[in-house]
Amino acid sequence: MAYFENINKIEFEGASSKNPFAFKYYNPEESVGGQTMEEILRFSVAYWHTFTADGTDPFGAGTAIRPWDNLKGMDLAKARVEAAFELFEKLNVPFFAFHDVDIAPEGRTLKETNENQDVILGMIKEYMKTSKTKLLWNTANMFTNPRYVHGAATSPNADVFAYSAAKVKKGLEAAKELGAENYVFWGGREGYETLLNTNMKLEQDNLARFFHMAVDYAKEIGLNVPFLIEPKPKEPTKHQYDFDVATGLAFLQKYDLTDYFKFNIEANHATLAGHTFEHELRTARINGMLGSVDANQGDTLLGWDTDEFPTDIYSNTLAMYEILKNGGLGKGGLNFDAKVRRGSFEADDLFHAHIAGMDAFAIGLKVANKLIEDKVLDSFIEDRYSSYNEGIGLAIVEGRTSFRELENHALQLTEIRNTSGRTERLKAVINQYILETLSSVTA
Ligand code: XLS
Ligand code: NI
Ligand code: NI
Repeated sequence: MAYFENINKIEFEGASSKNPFAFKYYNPEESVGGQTMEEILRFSVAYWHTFTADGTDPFGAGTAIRPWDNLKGMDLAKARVEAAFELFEKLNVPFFAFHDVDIAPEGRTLKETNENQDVILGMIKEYMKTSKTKLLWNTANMFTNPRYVHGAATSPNADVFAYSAAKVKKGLEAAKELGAENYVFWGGREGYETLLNTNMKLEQDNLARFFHMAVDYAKEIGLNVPFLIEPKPKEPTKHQYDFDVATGLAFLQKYDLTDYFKFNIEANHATLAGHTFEHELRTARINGMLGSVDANQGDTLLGWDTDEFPTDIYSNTLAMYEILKNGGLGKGGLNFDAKVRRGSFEADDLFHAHIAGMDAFAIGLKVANKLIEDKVLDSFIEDRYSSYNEGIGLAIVEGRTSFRELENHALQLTEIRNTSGRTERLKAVINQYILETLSSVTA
């Protein structure tokens, strides 16, 4: 049975196409800088936003109209799997991602919950045998159920810590079973509401103990995939321990976890932390810690995680610049951790949204690739730092100098000459590259 009957496979038709159900810029087979778009972009559909969410917000009920609305419980869960693989195939996406609770309902006991998981995992595994769509990552939802009210691995309640361990254990087994590329930890409630009732040191130590046990268990079952921390500064807690990449990196270094973990960077989380998306990507990249990306965008006027589909070409360009500079995403991907707006409640909107995001990232990729090929920023930056290529600068970077010698150098200076940073010029160049790319694909 087809859930999205009126929709055929989405094909690339080019920039002049007026067909809403066609890609205008994303051409999976097109080669950009030596690899196909499909290989570089590694798009992924987020199960929770696309199949589980119904448009509920803090002020109103769900609005989504879905072909599986008449079903409940396990029947609903099964229908969603069928619909999911139909959508993956029609969108031609290589990956998907899910939380345990997205795919199957929780039972009355952990045992029952695991049994429900097993039924649906088995079904997903069957579908994956013939589908080209693979699992980018799975994760355990340790934030929705009331038991996580005070956190999961950072809960003051040791029983909750144990329960959370059981959930991740099951998640790691599922990752192994389905051949996941990564396993994700988003610390939804791993933080605090007020320091007045919080033992921050114990909570962070416990979180590290939890991660080490996860590493040990993965080794035990032969699951050899990157673990990804997904930084977010706030929401739902007032302060989350994995605030941003820099904070997360300090945590991983302190607790000796850098060999096993990298970062899953979400655009909207970056902006909530007061950073740009590209700042978080850059911080991860220069530290060799860029694992994967939750591709979405926030709303600069709103202070929460609006998880919009990433249609902003400018932002996508700067993100792809970092990703290409990283040599790609490796086993990571661009996961659309993005939801259609509450007012976009028809099933067709799920397709419009993904097409919009995929096209906007395809443009970003092309522009970024051209910027790198032409060395536009590279040559400017190289020049800007050229004082470190000779003389005292070279001595500094080679660690061959001292405060005494630097003072001597400074005393001999008669004038210090700086050069312009050329911010506006560089921004104009980016605009020019975006417009040139757009006109070249339309021509
Ligand atoms: C929420 C997070 C979540 C993670 C997976 O803000 O982005 O969706 O990606 O738990
Ligand atoms: Ni996310
Ligand atoms: Ni998020």
